[in-house]
Amino acid sequence: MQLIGMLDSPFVRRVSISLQLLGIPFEHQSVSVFSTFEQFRQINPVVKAPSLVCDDGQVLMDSSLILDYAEALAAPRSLMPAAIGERQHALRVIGLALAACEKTIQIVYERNLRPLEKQHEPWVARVQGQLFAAYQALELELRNKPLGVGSKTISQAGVSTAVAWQCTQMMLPEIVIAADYPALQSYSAQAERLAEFIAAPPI
Ligand SMILES: N[C@@H](CCC(=O)N[C@@H](CS)C(=O)NCC(=O)O)C(=O)O
Repeated sequence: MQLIGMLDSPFVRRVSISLQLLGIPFEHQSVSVFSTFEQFRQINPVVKAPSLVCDDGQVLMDSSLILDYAEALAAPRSLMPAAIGERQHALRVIGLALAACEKTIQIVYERNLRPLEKQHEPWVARVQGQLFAAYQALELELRNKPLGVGSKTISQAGVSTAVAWQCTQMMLPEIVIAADYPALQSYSAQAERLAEFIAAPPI
């Protein structure tokens, strides 16, 4: 099984860390959707990172769908709680973390891919507001109900939260101020010390 995509993408990184935590062997190919677009297109013509080339050659895309497949492969091992209340909480946290990732990437694309004169400030302001909303809610969730942060206790909610925070802090530290989100900052620092996170450096 091959995971395709750069680890500076939070979507690729959450899959890499999750596959390790689930005990699923895989090879990682660091192919970029930008600098090596053609090479990516040969693997997946849709050019979406992450892509997963399964052992039978089928290509999956979208981190959550790849993780759905990985969870089925790894069963009964799982990063998702089975009890409905816990599951609901995990899905809420994951949704917030993924929204934060998406809004971070949208701002990065607007700033880096569009020429300055074509950048649309009302759109950036809208996305920034959504990004703040996602992190404010995530910070509250983390304070109200702390997440496990050991190799044996971290859940998909924890992986996605930590990966999202690291990505935003790497890409937009001047917009999302770390000191305003102490619970997220502390959780991320602990998660980044896990072997599975260290083995997936966001570069
Ligand atoms: N919802 C998707 C988002 C994936 C995504 O947007 N990946 C970016 C890289 S961070 C990408 O493929 N960009 C290239 C493009 O969309 O053309 C997921 O969870 O995998």
